[in-house]
Amino acid sequence: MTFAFRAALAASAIALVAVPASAKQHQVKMLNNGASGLMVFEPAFLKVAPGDSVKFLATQKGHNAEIVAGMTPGPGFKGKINEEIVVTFSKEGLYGYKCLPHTGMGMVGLVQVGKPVNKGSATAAAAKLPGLGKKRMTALLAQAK
Ligand SMILES: [Cu+2]
Repeated sequence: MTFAFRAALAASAIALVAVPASAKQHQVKMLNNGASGLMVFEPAFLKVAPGDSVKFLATQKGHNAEIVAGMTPGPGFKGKINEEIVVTFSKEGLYGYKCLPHTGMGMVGLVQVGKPVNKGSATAAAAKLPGLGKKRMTALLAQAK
């Protein structure tokens, strides 16, 4: 084994330790009009691994992404209107989020990180959402397994 080859092996071993190789960044669009209706996050349900991140894209204007009170196993997040935010999900569980101006019109979404460990409390919190927001969030929670 040459010295250069050994050095290359050592460097790649260090890179594997420093960067979690499996962490992915997912994308969710904020839309006035999507495949599943008006005022939607797309995709509205996303299953990710702990350590993954989600970028909320201001694809169309006038929306934000923020956690629904009680629908998170850990720290929440709150984006401003038209703000693209990247959220890293390190703690396992369900994260229900909404667009503040359009919650009642059904603009809600759900990220499942690992196992849905907080499904009971998330379901209770979802029941307090208004109008179509409650209906769509209930349907999203049914996909969390
Ligand atoms: Cu909106």
